[in-house]
Amino acid sequence: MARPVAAWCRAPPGARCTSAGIMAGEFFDRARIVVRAGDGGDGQATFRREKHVPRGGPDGGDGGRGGHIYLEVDVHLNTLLRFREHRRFSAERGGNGGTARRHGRDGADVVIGVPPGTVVRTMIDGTAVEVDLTMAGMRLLAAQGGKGGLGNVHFTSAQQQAPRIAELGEPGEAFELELELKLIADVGLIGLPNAGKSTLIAQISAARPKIAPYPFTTLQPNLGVVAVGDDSFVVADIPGLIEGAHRGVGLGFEFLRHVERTRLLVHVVDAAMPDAYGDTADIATIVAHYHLINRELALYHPELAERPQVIVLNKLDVPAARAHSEALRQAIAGDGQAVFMISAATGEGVAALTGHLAAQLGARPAPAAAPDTLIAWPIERGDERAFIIDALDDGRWRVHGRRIERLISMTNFAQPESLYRIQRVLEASGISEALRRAGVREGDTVAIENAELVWSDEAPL
Ligand SMILES: Nc1nc2c(ncn2[C@@H]2O[C@H](COP(=O)(O)OP(=O)(O)OP(=O)(O)O)[C@@H](O)[C@H]2O)c(=O)[nH]1
Ligand SMILES: [Mg+2]
Repeated sequence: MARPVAAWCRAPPGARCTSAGIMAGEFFDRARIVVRAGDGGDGQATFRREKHVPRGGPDGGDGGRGGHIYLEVDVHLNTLLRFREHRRFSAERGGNGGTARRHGRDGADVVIGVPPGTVVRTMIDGTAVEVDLTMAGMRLLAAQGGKGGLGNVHFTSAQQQAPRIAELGEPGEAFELELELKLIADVGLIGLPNAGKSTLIAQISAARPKIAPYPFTTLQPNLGVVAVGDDSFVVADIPGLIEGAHRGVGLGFEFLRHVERTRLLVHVVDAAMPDAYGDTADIATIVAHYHLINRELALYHPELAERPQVIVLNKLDVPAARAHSEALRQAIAGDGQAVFMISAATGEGVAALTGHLAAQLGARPAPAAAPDTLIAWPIERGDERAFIIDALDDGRWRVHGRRIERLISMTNFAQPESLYRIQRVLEASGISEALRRAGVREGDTVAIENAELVWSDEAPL
């Protein structure tokens, strides 16, 4: 199993990143970004001019589409760190249409790389939506570029041979996105606080988390890349779990979601756990704590309790722990899992453990890449032509409706013919009739999108 190693490296003070690209340190798992797709280019309202054709017909081309914004899984990334610096992304506007029916150029798309396991959330028309970008090959169309405006070639009719009308480009979509990384580590380290999880990740990878002789030292998950021969795998060290963790007691709860997707759990047991007097606790007490953690996992997520576990009895260098380690192993091994006896502090027994983990992971197929999948926001957009009419407190009227709002945003009101077009659409769509029934009067203001129209009872042209 060859796994790409992190492309970034952020070493703690005094440490350096290795050439293997092994990273260390804290890991950033939430970000908020703003994505703004490109507006469409404007349509053109021009007329053909040729030597022998005195009155050429309309030849204004359409505007180009604005650039889309995509979020794409990049397996070389495993943090959201870059979004601390870079929060705003915008794509290019489409080019305007030209003469001689020339189509404007489409705006360039922007593809933003995110690590596998990124959950993306936003609000669309008041509805919360969520997309889970789990594997390589997945690409979300996060913000759609605006359509190009139509050029005047589209507006000829029997009555109108020389239309001086062209649409503006449609505005591109813009959203604020919340990104959350659900870390996809191969191996999750679980156990009571102070069991030695951070000491172990420091021993087997270049990660340098804080280690201290008191519980709840680790406040944020740490990632480490473990190299075994040509293979490597990612280990996540999370804050210790305690009784009630599944209900949110302690710190571990918030981080259990990080181990939800790991393929293997390493359950670190402190074989030198002190009892109330500071002596090494007896075997029954240690075994009871081991079961307690498993119960918490099952209560949090039954599937997590089913996940294969490798048990590690740690702190073998402490004489009292070594003395009862074999009995402890037998008491725990009843469940049929592999049990390793190690000292995370001295490194004793650690190579056998990592070799076993690599072999176990190699034996399991890594999650397959999705064949290039383009994902759209999971939202029912409903009827485009539906509209509603609001009587505002200040005496004005407001019309809401996706189709009509889009048309208004693409209308160049400097062109008188555009105004006639809007009047015709308001009649044909039933909006004018609905306004009349609602009691609109001559001279009233009707707001649609960013435009304010003045109502007239005269028939449209
Ligand atoms: N003697 C000995 N001490 C160890 C060993 N592993 C860890 N320790 C000590 O145990 C204490 C806790 O170690 P950590 O690695 O911080 O434990 P943790 O499981 O990450 O703890 P939390 O982050 O609080 O959940 C520290 O004082 C370590 O030095 C070991 O193999 N032998
Ligand atoms: Mg720790």
